[in-house]
Amino acid sequence: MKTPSMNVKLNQWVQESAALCQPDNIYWCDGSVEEYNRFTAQMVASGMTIPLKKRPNSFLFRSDPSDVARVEDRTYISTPTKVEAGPTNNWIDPGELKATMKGFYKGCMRGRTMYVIPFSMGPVGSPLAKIGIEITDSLYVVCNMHIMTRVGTRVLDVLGKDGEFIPCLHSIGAPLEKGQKDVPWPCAPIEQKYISHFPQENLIWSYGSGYGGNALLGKKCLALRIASAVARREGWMAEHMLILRLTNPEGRRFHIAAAFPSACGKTNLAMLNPTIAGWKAECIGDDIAWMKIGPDGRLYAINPESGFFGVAPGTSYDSNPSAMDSIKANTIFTNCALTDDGDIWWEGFDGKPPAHAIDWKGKEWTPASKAEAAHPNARFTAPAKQCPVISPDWEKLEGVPIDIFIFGGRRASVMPLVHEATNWDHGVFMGSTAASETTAANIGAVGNLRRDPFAMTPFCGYNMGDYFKHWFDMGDKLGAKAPRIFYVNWFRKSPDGKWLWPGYSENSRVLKWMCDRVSGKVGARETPIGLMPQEGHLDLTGLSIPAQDLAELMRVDVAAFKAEVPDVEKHFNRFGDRLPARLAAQLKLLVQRLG
Ligand code: OXD
Ligand code: MN
Repeated sequence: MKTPSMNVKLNQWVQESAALCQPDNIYWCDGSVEEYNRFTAQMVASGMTIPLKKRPNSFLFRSDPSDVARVEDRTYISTPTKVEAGPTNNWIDPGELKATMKGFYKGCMRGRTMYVIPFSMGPVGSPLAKIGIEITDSLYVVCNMHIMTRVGTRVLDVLGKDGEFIPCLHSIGAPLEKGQKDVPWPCAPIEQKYISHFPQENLIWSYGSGYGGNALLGKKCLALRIASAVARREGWMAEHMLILRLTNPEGRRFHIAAAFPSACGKTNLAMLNPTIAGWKAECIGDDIAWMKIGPDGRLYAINPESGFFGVAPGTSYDSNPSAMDSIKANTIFTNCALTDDGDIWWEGFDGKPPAHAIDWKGKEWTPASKAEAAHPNARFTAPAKQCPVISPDWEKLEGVPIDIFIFGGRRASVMPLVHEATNWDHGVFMGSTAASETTAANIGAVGNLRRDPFAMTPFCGYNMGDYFKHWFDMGDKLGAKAPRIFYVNWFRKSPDGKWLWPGYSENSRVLKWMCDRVSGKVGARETPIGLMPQEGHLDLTGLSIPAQDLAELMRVDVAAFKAEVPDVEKHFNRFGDRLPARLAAQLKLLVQRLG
């Protein structure tokens, strides 16, 4: 196929990649509906996917059981020196890593087609948008990219002859020899998987995995790891944050950007359905925010993605009706169970479990089965425009002005429901010490406590000590126009293991308190860890939370905070002389306040 691109660098890179990977064909994606339909039909015909009778234009994929989540152990930030990648990233010298990976890439697309996907992260034409080109040998990736990013020829038009793009080379690492039969989910063994980033060159190389963030390179690789490094150089922010708009009964709008580690309810919060009278919520994004200071000195955010790659288990009309409405049609499902009537199912779905289904491994399943029907990291890929509460302004080129930042994580104890930073430095301290119990979104043990600063541990494309400094620099630039910073924990449990807070839509009550703080409607009480709601200011109308549960939710467990200080010190010490003195000063202040 003739190249539709006039971009000299791009054409050269495609030729070089083809010479290395040796595909049978090269195909340039145009991003059209016709193209999507043709590719899904092709995958149905080859047995790679199953069309769902119950959901129009929707498909179920089952991955190889070894390829079910992001592989953080195999993810590299390959800067010229190790210290530039910092202590939270895996590092291999760029020369060495490229040599190893070239060995794998050599001939890796034999027997397959190489697809070239021009895509824009951010609305095409937005001053915040960036162009990427993904080369892949996976049609699953092509179709997911159609949903998650803006793919197409108009991206090549914007790129023109000499525009800049971020090259993203991906291969599943499973060449097909002549006559060899393909499998439904080809991929390479774990020790051959590499998800590599070269931030100095704005370059991404991914090999061996076909799953999610390992393979849809616009998302975690470009929009977070590479973009965070670019953002630092250019003075903006790329964050692992949902974006939502809340409008109060008087019509005042508040824009909230919230960072939580994977699988802590970000998609649910992004599509919140407020339970408080007169408040309205709109979703702008559920995973990533790119933010830049606007002409008025405020911080403006766009969602660089155009779809949701959401965790399926636990999603239901009870927990997130807007997500359920978003996935009625035109959705790709991965590693969900298949019901006998041709629908998907997962643990936590509405209603009774089906009497019989086919599980994510393709095996017979009944409620008596020991194994889960859906993999805990099963996903849906759905167009954002299908979300019933998507904001009419979600594609606004200049973005929306952020009033509030929220950090948080999953903590069964210690962290109260909500507290507010007393100033920017304190807020950066809160973000930098955020911790959460691990979930199934990443391969590894589930339920361990890990420090996950700004929910960026797996996604920061440079030394996290420098990233903390970047937060201080941004705060200095924003001054009085900086968003206010809060910390939440929806997951606190009673000593006997009961959730203390109902969560989901009821989280709107906590957001209301934050908005009231921003608009100066309510004061706050000072505690050693920050500002907290005064008696009666958290709107609990219509909720019946026992007084002792509320007291526990709001309790500042001074002893527990004190007991965690050594862990925070240990966490900070990892950054050595890259730790900003302003963070060490905040820890000292906290220790003093705890007494
Ligand atoms: C995600 C993640 O998929 O954070 O968004 O793992
Ligand atoms: Mn995420």
